[in-house]
Amino acid sequence: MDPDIAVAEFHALGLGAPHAISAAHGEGVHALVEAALAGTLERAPALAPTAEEDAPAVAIVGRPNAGKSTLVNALLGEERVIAFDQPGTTRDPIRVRFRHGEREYVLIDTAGLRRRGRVFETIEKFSVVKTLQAIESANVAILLLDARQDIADQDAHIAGFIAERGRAVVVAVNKWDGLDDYAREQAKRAVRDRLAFLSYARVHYISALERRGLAALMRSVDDAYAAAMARLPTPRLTRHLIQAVAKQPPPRDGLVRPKLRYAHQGGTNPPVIVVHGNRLDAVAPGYRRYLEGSFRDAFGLEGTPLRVEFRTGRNPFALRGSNRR
Ligand SMILES: Nc1nc2c(ncn2[C@@H]2O[C@H](COP(=O)(O)OP(=O)(O)OP(=O)(O)O)[C@@H](O)[C@H]2O)c(=O)[nH]1
Ligand SMILES: [Mg+2]
Repeated sequence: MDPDIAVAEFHALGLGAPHAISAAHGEGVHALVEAALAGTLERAPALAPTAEEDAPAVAIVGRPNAGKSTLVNALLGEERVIAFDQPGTTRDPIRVRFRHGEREYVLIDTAGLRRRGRVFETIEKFSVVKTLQAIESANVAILLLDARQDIADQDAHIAGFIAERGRAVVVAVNKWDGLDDYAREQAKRAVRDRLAFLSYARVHYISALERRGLAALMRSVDDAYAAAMARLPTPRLTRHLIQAVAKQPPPRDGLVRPKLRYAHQGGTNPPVIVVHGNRLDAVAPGYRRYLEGSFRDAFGLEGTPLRVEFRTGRNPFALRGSNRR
C-alpha cells in the first residue's frame, strides 16, 4: 500500500502523525520505535531509584480466600481493597504504598493461586501469570495460609515457587481467631510437616480480621528484607569460610580433596555467595548445605534463601593485579 494514503484518515484522530508500518515485513518499525523512545535518553536520570523503588515490595500470596485482601486492609487500617467471602475476589495484583513505623513499603495484593495438575490456576484463569510476576518483582513474599483449611499441596506449590525464585518469605497462618487448642495444634503440625523445606522462613499465627499479630509479622518482613538485600564484605566472607573449613573440612572425593580458598558476594535478593578454590566440582552436596547453614548463621540471614556457588580457577583479584603491571 502507499503509506501516505493508508495513514491519511488516521490524521483525523488528532494524535499527531500516524506511522505506517508492516509488522510482518518490518517496514516502518524502526522509525516507529525511534519515535516512541525519542526523549527517553534525556530523561535517563528518572531511571535512578525513586522512592517507590527504595521501599521494600511485599507481595501477599496464597490460595484463594486465604484472607490476603483482608490482611492488606488490616495493615493499611482502611478498606482499600475488596475482601469478600468468595474465592477469586482479587483478579489483578494491586499495589498500594504503606507506611508502618519509620518505613515505607509497597504492598502487593494478589489473586489467590491454586494448583490443578501440573499448572497453577486462579479462579480467573488469566490472573495467574500476574500473580507469579508479582512474586518475582517483590523483595519479600508473605505466604498466607488459612488455618481453617488443610495445609495442602496447593500451599506447598506456592511455597515451592517462591523458594525456586529465591524470594525472601515470611509465612503467616491466618484466621487464628476463635480456633480451639486442638485445631491450633493441628495447624502448627501441618506447617512443620508440609513446609519443612521453607525452614529458613519465620512463621506467624495471625488474625487479619481482628488485626492480631501484624506488628510482629512486619518485623519479620523487615528482617527478611534486610537479609535478602544484605551486603557481605569479601574479607568477612573469606574469614568465615576459612573458619568453617577448619571446623569441618570438605570430604575427599576419591583422591581429590577440594580446596576452598576465598569467598565473595555474587548477588542480592537472594544473596549469592561465590566460593573460589580448586577442584570445587568435587564438593559433595551435603557440604554445600553445611556451608549455606554456616554462612546463614554467621551473617544472620534469616528469611531468605541463600545460594552458595563454587568457582574453580584463577583468582580474579590476582589477575586484576597482574593486568596493571
Ligand atoms: N475468621 C477470620 N476470617 C477471615 C480472616 N481473614 C480473612 N477472613 C475472611 O476470609 C474471607 C476471604 O477474605 P479475602 O481477604 O477476600 O481473601 P483473599 O485471599 O483476598 O481471596 P482472593 O482474592 O479470592 O484470592 C472473607 O470473608 C474474610 O472476612 C481472619 O483472620 N479470620
Ligand atoms: Mg483478594
